[in-house]
Amino acid sequence: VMLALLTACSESQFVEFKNEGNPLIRHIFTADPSARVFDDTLYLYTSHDRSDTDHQAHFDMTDWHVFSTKDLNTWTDHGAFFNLDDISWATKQAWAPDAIKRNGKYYFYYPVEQAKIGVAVSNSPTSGFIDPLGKPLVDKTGNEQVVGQEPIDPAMLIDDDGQAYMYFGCRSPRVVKLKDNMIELDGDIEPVQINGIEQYTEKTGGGWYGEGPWVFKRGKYYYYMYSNGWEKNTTLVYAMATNPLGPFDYVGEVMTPVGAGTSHGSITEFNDKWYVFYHSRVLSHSAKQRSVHFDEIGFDDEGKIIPLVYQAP
Ligand code: FUB
Repeated sequence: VMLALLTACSESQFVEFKNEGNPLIRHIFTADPSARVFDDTLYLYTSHDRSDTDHQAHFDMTDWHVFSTKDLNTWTDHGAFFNLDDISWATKQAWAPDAIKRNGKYYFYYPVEQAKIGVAVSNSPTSGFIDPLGKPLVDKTGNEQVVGQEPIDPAMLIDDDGQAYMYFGCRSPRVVKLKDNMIELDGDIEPVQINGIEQYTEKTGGGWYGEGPWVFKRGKYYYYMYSNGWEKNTTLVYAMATNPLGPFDYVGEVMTPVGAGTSHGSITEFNDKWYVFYHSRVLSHSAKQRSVHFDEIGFDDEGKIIPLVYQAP
């Protein structure tokens, strides 16, 4: 039974809840979780599958939620902190986001309309985000050749030397550097080389790059996690490199398949343990109404991820 306390706040409604085991989030449908630790708090930026979603539509989502916790037990849903109405140049498909902190400001990156990635900035990780550009950061119509088939699913990395990177793309993995201001690209959009996988074709069905990149650093290695497709047996897989621009070498599964229709998640360290966040469709049985989960993960002596065996709740 979901123990959700509705707390009236000045403008939006917060929901406080306890972790009762997977799925973590049960009061709304959420997907594409990007976990970020800012100071002593873990924030989870998610996309939001509506309860009244059109199951025939292609993920026609309209807003994003952010959740926070200091202990992984007690969580706060800060509500729909950013939505399509906050963007002058987009009207549909509020898909998988990410956020990152730099110089005391929070930057929120979001794909819309299956063809554009935008940025919003705030002094708070949970509210007050404003689009500073009034246009996309990456726009398929601007340079279709280099952007690939779908510029979606941004994932951010700020390396130890301060260089920021944005990874993104559906079927074509891409990376681009950002300037220190985090709202301008710095240089060309490049392909991400992943050795040991096939190139995407409509027929391969798996074993290639699908979507949902997530990059983190642990020790000397950069880990490039992504979804390898949309089949029943596809899941979150990863490749490793010693350079954030690659080339990455394919390693294997992060976790056994969840069967959600889509795979998309994140990995982060929090209070000296590592966690993978991902989504399933166990509550709705619909690929268009997903629910966010998380589990602890481990690494072996070579730095490889010990694959998580997904167990449906
Ligand atoms: O949530 C909408 C889309 O589905 C995301 O952008 C993809 O990664 C997939 O999860």
